[in-house]
Amino acid sequence: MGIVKTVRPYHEPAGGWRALRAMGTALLEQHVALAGMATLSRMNQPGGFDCPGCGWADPKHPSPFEYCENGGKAVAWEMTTKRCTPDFFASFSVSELEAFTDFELEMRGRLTHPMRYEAFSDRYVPVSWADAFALVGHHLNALPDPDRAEFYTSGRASNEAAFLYQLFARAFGTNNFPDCSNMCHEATSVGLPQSIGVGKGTVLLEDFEKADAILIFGQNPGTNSPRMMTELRNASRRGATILSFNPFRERALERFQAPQNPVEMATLTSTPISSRLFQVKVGGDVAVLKGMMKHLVAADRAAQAAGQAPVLDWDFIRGHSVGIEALIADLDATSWDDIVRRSGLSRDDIEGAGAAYARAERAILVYGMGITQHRHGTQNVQQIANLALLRGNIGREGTGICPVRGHSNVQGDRTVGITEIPTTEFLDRLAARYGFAPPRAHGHNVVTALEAMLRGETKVFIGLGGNFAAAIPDLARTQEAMRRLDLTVHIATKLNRSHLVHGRDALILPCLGRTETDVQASGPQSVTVEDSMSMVHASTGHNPPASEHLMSEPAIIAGMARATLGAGSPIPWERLVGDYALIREEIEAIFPIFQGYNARIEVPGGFHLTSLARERIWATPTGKANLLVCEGLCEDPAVTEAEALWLTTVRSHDQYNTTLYSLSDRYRGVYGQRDVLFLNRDEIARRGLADGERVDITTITADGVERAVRGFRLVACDFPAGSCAAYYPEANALVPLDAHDPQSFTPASKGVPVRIVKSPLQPGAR
Ligand SMILES: Nc1nc2c(c(=O)[nH]1)N[C@H]1C(S)=C(S)[C@@H](COP(=O)(O)OP(=O)(O)OC[C@H]3O[C@@H](n4cnc5c(=O)[nH]c(N)nc54)[C@H](O)[C@@H]3O)O[C@H]1N2
Ligand SMILES: Nc1nc2c(c(=O)[nH]1)N[C@H]1C(S)=C(S)[C@@H](COP(=O)(O)OP(=O)(O)OC[C@H]3O[C@@H](n4cnc5c(=O)[nH]c(N)nc54)[C@H](O)[C@@H]3O)O[C@H]1N2
Ligand SMILES: [Mo]
Repeated sequence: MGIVKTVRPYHEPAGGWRALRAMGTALLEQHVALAGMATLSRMNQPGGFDCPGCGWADPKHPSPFEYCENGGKAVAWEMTTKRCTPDFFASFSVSELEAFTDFELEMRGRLTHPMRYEAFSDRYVPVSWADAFALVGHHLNALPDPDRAEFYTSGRASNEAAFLYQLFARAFGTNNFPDCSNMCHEATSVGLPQSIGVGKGTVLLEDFEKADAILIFGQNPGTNSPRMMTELRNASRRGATILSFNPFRERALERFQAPQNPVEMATLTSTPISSRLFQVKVGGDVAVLKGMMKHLVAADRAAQAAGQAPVLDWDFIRGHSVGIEALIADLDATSWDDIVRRSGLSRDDIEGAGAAYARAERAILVYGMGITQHRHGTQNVQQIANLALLRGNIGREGTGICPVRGHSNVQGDRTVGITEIPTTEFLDRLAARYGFAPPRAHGHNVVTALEAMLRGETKVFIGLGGNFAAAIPDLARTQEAMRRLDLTVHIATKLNRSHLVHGRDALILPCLGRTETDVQASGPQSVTVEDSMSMVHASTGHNPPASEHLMSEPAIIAGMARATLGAGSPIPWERLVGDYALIREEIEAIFPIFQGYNARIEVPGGFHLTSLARERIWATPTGKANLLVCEGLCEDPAVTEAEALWLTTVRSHDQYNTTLYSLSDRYRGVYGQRDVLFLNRDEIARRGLADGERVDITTITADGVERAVRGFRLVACDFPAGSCAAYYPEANALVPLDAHDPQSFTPASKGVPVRIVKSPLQPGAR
């Protein structure tokens, strides 16, 4: 950690030897070098385990090195030989632990024993599993109403754990399922069904081999899904056009050296990735998308007038969609002046992007958090869908829409029932199979759960993985509300901030990780996960568990369920946990798309959950794909301050969400520090500030609540005017809870209006 705080630009390609070295360092730091390499060789291979890193898909014929720098780090972090034991908890009160940085908490290593908070000593002390479960049951059964409890899920949980978890919460009586996906791709889950009838992507990995163009909006693959770089590199090499839309010039979107490629590694050559990188303003994507579509419409009219082939795919539009007239009317009514101002790109650039897209016979449209985490996240998603539909780029080989999911099983968790807005059909099936009356009212998502906590209604919070208290918006206020709960329960592998932001009673329940063997009554178990491309496959850990006291996630859930629901529960918890194949049979019984589940995961690579839109079957109320109009350019009329900057909060290259691997961000040239604000030179100069100076950042809101972070170091960089960036989670205190997409409730963590002033805190900046 003794890294000097510096800022120095990075000029090499992304990937390469530095990526390998970084992975090696991560393994060494966690003291797992040899065992780590052996474990990595089983990652994403048939019979092995699914990388706990990102949700990118596995190829059909994996290379022996089907992992990446950041996947390697994720595994090293789980496999660490460091242990966070009862002795450690005995040496520090929880108040003392609060002074630890998140990084220091994480570096304590794997949790070994179930722990219970003891108020009089202000310490976590060991507790037996039976007593821990009984405490959960006691609190839940004491509630006047099951909706006073929140059941949070982070997207690493397997399908088996997630299914049991939702069954437990619904048998208990609530649909309160705040989920990490509510802060992530919810705009996809809400936006895409309205457009194309399915809330997931339509692309398979093999489509990347056939696409002539790949458009990447607001996603940073070199860091957050590095295995996607293999597809991008191959596409670039065969001459496909790659266009990126991002306020940062992300290094991996410019140039990449493939660590899996012996020739590039030996000769130190690399591959250029993006044909063009468009530095769109933060929040300016609807403008770019409308601009590109406006160009397509104009080019189509010109082509038709000249008797040439049309630019829009009229056969598809007429046969498969509704809404073209309204969409074109909206594009005609949107002026280029407004598009240019809002996007920060020139008309030439946008028309160029539109023309490059139109030249591609087959195109894939990829997107990530830069699109979804806005007040207009749903609209962003739907305008991307429009752009795809206008050229018939859905439901053909080599085409499609590709939302890149975050956590390795976040998509699967939703598929098997983690949702606060369950369908009637699904609830009816639960009722018929288990004979209990599932709650029918919609439950809480992350935002409404936090609102309920702020109102003092919520009493119990249970977290299946994750680091809720650090990942949520409006940290100062929302953490305060969490401290007023009666009980907080965290099923976790490592100590984190959420365990310290605890209720009157609190439990930390340590679980097995993905890489570890999970032995139940019937023998060793596998779990299953679904990736970003809807492939479902098995994951089997082979390492010995970090401690003999750990339980698997399904077993912990079953334990809580039995203690809460009692012997009269119609669900055979113990039998199901004894053999996960039986849980999969239950999943299949409730969700017919899993037909033949246990047999189909025997096939290496697993199976694909059919996506109707891929077959051009549109499960929308109109029975067609809907071209949806979004009014205007999604500006926030309430923000009138001339000096306002739009802040986006992003991940560094060396973190996994709230888990920090180091304080550096190699590709953006920042070392040993994370309290930085990226801003362009003109914006810095215009305010009479200087690169390297410290600023205080305050959110511009009308609700009278002050949200600020102080002493952030300015880092001058190539960034669009009017926009700035800081790291998540350090900047989460700035994101107001009520600043969310009204449709999907996704917090607008990529679009926060802020003002900055020179900070009184000016330590030796360099
Ligand atoms: N190593 C690693 N892998 C991960 C994660 C991790 O933290 N570390 N997290 C996992 C999770 S849960 C998720 S959801 C994914 C996240 O992966 P990404 O979607 O890549 O997430 P971010 O880094 O938050 O932001 C994405 C990009 O959006 C750009 N951006 C910001 N604002 C805007 C905007 O207004 N418009 C446009 N066009 N672009 C914008 C940023 O510059 C950044 O390049 O990765 C997953 N994989
Ligand atoms: N400002 C801002 N806020 C954001 C975002 C942003 O871009 N900007 N991104 C949002 C997004 S996309 C997401 S997905 C959320 C992430 O929110 P979460 O999913 O809640 O957070 P993580 O940091 O991924 O959770 C890390 C913790 O998971 C636990 N863990 C790791 N592996 C396992 C396991 O196998 N089992 C169990 N039970 N626990 C495990 C460890 O204890 C670790 O400390 O944050 C959101 N918040
Ligand atoms: Mo995410």
